[in-house]
Amino acid sequence: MLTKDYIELEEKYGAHNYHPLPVVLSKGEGVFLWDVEGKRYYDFLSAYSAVNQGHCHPKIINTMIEQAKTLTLTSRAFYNNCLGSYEKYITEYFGYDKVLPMNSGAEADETALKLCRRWAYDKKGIRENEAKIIVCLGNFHGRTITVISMSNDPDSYRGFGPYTPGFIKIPYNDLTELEKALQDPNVAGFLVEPIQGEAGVVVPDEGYLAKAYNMCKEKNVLFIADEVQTGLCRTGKLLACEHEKVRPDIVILGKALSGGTMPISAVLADDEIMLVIKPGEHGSTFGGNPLASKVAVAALEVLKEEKLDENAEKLGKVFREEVSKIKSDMIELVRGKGLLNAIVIKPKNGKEAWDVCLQMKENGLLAKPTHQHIIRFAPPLVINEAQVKEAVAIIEKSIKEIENA
Ligand code: IF1
Repeated sequence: MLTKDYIELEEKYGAHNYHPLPVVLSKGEGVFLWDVEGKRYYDFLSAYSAVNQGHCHPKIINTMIEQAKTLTLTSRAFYNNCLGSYEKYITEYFGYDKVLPMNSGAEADETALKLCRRWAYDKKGIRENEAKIIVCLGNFHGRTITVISMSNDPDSYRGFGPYTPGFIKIPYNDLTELEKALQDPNVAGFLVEPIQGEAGVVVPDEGYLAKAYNMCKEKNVLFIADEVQTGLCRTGKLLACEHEKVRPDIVILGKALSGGTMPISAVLADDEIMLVIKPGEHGSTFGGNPLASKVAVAALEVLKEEKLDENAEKLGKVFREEVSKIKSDMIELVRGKGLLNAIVIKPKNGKEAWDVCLQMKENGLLAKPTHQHIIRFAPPLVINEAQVKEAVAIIEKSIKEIENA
């Protein structure tokens, strides 16, 4: 079968909830992907930052194989011999009292919202069903009905109402608006992405996170960081909040927590918050399963052993420096932190970001636009300097070919 055959299968038998780039991948290793015709690509999306450790990292895969042959799932109706040591490992790794293990990022965001509301009623003394949570315009926290109720992107929420109430939407990176919203005594939490990924890698002003955190503390409001995409070394620190020395009250993790092998997410918090949920009040069939517990430990060990935060910091600078040398009026700007970057493309001769991505695909690099004119570039954090430079050369070649088409 060739590329078109695989695409036809998905077209005929699969829901049409995505519009993928026309490439069919069959193998991944480190920073590279291969398609069904044997062509090799640089992966500059990393499954939206889920393969920070590189595709099929041997340590993670071997751990997965061993545990998969032993015990994969017990449900939480019983104890197992993997979860407790994982919980100890991850809470010490990030410096929190407790972890609540879930599966997808959206589930972890939902879990954080439930913790925040329950904390509001049991600890802050807000009247039942009156809790409000502040969120930012341009956010992306997942695709469940409550999560899209926080969204202001019609592609995320249109036609899925009615929506979950209790959210106050304010502009991102705007402390004046946050100050105003915090005047409401029923506000229980502020949920924020340290960098807005889907919005197009929007990096807030220096000091925004720290000032926002302090403003929340003054009002006894929980600062909740969605680090599903920015966490796990992606921006050059273990958590993006560390750039501003902010320790969130609740941390939401996902994606690379499994090294891109299976859905693993987690919510971290201290006892005062975490223990408001009592036995039997929250969970999921697969949350904290033995396989995920072992895989997550291996995925976190790789981040430390290979110093992927330092690599992301160093090579992110190289990427942005090299891209800013490209002479092209199609490149409006490059922005980002660590190895979470984006280029804003100015359309030219009817060609736009999508066309640049198609051309880069032809030249051996995979990336995808977000919001029409922005291309996100997020390679696995195991990339080396020579590969970053080769990738930028492909970006430059592709843009030149598009300009002169
Ligand atoms: C898709 C976007 C990125 C996330 C943050 C929670 C979640 C995500 C900050 C939910 C998930 C994914 C979802 C995926 C594409 C991708 C994405 F384009 F949708 F917005 F990365 F920017 N918080 N992001 O980025 O985690 O439930 O997916 O495990 O839905 O197409 P999930």
